[in-house]
Amino acid sequence: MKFKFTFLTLALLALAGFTASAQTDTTTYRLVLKQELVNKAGKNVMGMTINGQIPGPTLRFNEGDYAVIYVKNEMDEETSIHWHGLLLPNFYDGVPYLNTPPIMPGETQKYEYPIRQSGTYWYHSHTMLQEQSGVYGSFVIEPEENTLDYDKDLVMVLSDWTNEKPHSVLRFLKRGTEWYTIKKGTATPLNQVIARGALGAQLNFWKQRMEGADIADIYYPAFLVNGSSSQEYPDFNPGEKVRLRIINGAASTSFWMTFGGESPTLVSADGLDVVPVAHNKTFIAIAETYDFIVTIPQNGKIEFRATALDGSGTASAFLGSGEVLPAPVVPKPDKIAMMQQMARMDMRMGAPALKFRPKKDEPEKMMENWGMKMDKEMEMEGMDGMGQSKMEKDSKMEKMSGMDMYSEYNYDYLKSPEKTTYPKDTPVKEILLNLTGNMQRYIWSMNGIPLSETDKIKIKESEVTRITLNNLTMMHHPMHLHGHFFRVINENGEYSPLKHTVNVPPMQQVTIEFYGDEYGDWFFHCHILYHLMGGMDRVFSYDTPRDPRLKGYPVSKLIHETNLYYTWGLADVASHLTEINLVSSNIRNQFNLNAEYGWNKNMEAELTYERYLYDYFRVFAGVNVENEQENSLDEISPTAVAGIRFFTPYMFNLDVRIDNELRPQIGIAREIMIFPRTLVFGVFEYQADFGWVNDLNEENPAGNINYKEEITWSAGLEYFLSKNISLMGSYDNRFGAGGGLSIRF
Ligand SMILES: [Cu+2]
Repeated sequence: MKFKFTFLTLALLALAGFTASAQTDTTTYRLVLKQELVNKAGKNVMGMTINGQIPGPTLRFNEGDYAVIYVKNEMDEETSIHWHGLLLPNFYDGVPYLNTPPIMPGETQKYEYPIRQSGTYWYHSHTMLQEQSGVYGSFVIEPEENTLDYDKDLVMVLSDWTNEKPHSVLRFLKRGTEWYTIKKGTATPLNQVIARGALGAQLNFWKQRMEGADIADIYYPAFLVNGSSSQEYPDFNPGEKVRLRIINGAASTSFWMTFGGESPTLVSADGLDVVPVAHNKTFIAIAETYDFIVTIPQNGKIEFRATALDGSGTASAFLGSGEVLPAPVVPKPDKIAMMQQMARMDMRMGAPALKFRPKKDEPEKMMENWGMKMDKEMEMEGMDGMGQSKMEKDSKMEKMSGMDMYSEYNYDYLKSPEKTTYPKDTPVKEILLNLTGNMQRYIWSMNGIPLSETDKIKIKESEVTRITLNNLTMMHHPMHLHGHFFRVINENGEYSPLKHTVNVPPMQQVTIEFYGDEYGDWFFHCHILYHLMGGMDRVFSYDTPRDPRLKGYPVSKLIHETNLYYTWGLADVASHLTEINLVSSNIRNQFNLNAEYGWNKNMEAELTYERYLYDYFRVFAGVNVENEQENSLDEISPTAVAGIRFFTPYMFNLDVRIDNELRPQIGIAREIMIFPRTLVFGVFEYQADFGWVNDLNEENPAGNINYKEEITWSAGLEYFLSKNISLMGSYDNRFGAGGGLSIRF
């Protein structure tokens, strides 16, 4: 697999037109990507392998090498490989359509670049959701001069595995059901909220259109270390020092890492050395890498454990032999307690993921209006005087402790061995990026603007770009910048560490800065694969000419991939009615088809197109068809309808409309999970006819009516049996009472 070229072969290659400099060694690898049946979580499913394995092989280099890597695509779809954390020529960064042409089926792409750094890195596909299917592997570079004391090293690639097709995972997230949280046991139904005395906090969340404190979105049947949920490494001998090179290659899972036995020594982060520190429980965000040195004990084997952030699963590796020295157990986070704590803090949640006017970028205003009210907190601090009552002090303390909730995620334990500051007189450009998202619609953005609605962010050479990342969502976002290392400003000041990926905890702020010494366009995005695909991305551009080799590969293709239409449906088959509901939706536009038919010969069908002006407000127009006379299909009348739909505080769906006979109608709908797996739902519609178009007395010549009204309502229960099937029972004032199945497809 690996060929170490001698000077002679190199000279021969040079004769053949090979352009590497003669002083450097060339290290060559060949990677072949294939679709294959794999079994990672108890089921044979189609995965994507590199050289027949998941994760792909470890590519090892020496600092100063010249890397040549051939990537062959034997799959039936296009692909790409991005070299994560590497400093390399822009053209070889591997983001298709932005830096590098995609690798079409059957094609081989050659990547070549000098290795200018050392440490632990990784590579992965940057095409759609392929990384979730297995296209990732490790990339290790030995330094020219080794400064660390250890005997052996071991690469450990962490990942998450789903038996579903990644595309259908994303489609499922877009449709917004509770199934994944039910399956993971992280749902917080109302009965549990009430039992814990957290109804007030829940109402506070609902008021801000939030369901609860989300931690992770997706259900995974397995978490993996080097491709398996449990690994044994018995060949290490007692007393040996092992450098663990840990890479989080998961698509959407951050982990807590814990180690059995003595606390290990953390020696590097994101490939670069840090001041060594004994550190056991350590957070690893998606796409980060950490190196630890452990000493194999005289008796027993060390357990290394990665616990998914939401506590939904673990993966372990055991080093050495003998009795297990278990890793400390990380308790499952208490979502209800988190919600209570957050509700006590003075902050505004639910910042929209979409702006009414996306062309008008107003990040400061957004930061002022949403999120933690830091300034008020500071003012209170300033006023701290004699007159303050105990109660006021207590409530302040509580707020402050709430803010500490995420302190365990700060990077203060990372200290660079050298100063990382830039020369004092370097000009600084400040950029504020609020991280925004909408859980219900699964849209992710920055400053309320997804990738598809924004322009490139201009970066200047020889300038420091300082970015404040202000997270206005309930989720952690591991933000990654291609082709650069940035300083993550922490309590170590001038010795703040350099990283390529930084985690921004919920409702928190992190400041990073980097020096502009590159050219071309570089991707900056959240490394949760499903957020990347949901629009939480930017292109940083040095505004230099585009590489001519990218002709025919427009960047619009990459941008379009973050604004695709996703389509889903729901069918109710019950004793009193059948109903079908189809939705097709991208970021701004949605088509809905709904048809209900009662066995008592009542029916209603409606087709509408709607446009989201921002997250909570849409305008729509369409056609509605229903039977005119009760219990008879003899007279079926179509009407044109137009109106607005509004997602209100406390999470009601409001529908206000008028039809072509100028009959206004108002509708309201809501569903709540009351018990585990059980939802209660209700819909109420009121239509008035003031006879503005039709003479209401026509049918009733003797009468003298001014208006007619029509009330439609239904209410019921849904019980989740599986991902795609629920039991349902409802009463509908048109169709009567009954029960049956709801089928999601
Ligand atoms: Cu994210």
